[in-house]
Amino acid sequence: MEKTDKIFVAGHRGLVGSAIVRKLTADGYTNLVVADRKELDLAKESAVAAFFAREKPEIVVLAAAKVGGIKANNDYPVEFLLENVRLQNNVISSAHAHDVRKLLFLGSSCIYPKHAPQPIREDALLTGPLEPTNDAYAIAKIAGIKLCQAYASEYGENYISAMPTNLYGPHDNFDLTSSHVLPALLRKAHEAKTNGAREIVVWGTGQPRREFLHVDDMADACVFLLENYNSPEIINVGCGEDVSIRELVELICDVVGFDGELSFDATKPDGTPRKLLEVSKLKALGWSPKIQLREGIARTYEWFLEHELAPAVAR
Ligand code: GFB
Repeated sequence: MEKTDKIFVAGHRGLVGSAIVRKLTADGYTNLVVADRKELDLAKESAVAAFFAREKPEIVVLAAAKVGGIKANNDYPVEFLLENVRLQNNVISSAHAHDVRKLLFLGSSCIYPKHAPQPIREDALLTGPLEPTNDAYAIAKIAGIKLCQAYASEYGENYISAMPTNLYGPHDNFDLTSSHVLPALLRKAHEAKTNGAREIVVWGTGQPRREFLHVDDMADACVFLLENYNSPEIINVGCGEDVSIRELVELICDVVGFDGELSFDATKPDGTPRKLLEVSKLKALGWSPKIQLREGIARTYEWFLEHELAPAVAR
């Protein structure tokens, strides 16, 4: 990739897209193109085609997606399936129609079978049934991977697909019903501390295990893959270590400074028992993460205090 290549980052306001824009800019890429939702609705085929015809990007990062935590995925499977399939079909097919040189598609660790052997290797894809709480989203992401691979085999396109583990960091969604676990528990711990509450409620049993990667590490990996990886085979992006939800909440409470009780609401779903990615393929290429979980949580908490709470107080 040249520093002057025109790079379209789809989803630049989201957790991952915003981190990729920060990383590309810091690395000296000078020709980024982004579009707000009001300017470009990625779900509209004709609008996406017109955007590509006008802007003619050379590289595309497809970080736009409808995402959410376990409850949102479980409650709105129609939206998670339809919106994701629509927008990824539009962007990937327009990239082909307008001679994009390279495209990076972002998947998710939930594409793998619910009971895949741990840590999960890339070749576990489609070897068993999916976790029901997010199968609609997973099917959409699998369709995106297959479309990229189909363009590679049928037309020789250089479309690559990265599978991130659970991500967190600045610009995450901190809404208690639709967010992922880490931002939700950060908010719960903060509010409990601030309000003098005696306990916080954690969904599920606390036993599931998850692997968490700071989004700045993810962005670093994405740029690394854009610069160094040219295969249609999917590649996992993770840190290689996981924690139980109980361990996660204890760590969050420690960082936030909440020393009350934890109560576990077992009426809420646990989801997949464990989701740890096998990351030797990426490691062998020469990439590894830099941000430890405690440090990443502390940085995210600082961002939360500055950006999520300040506007609410002002209102
Ligand atoms: O992050 P999360 O919503 O999604 O939940 P998944 C992870 C675990 O944390 C589950 C528990 O066992 C939840 O029950 N948990 C505990 C909580 N307290 C809370 C809470 O307050 N909020 C939330 N949200 N969870 C998602 C998929 O699965 O992972 C997506 O639904 C995507 O499709 C994403 O793939 C990476 O890790 O279970």
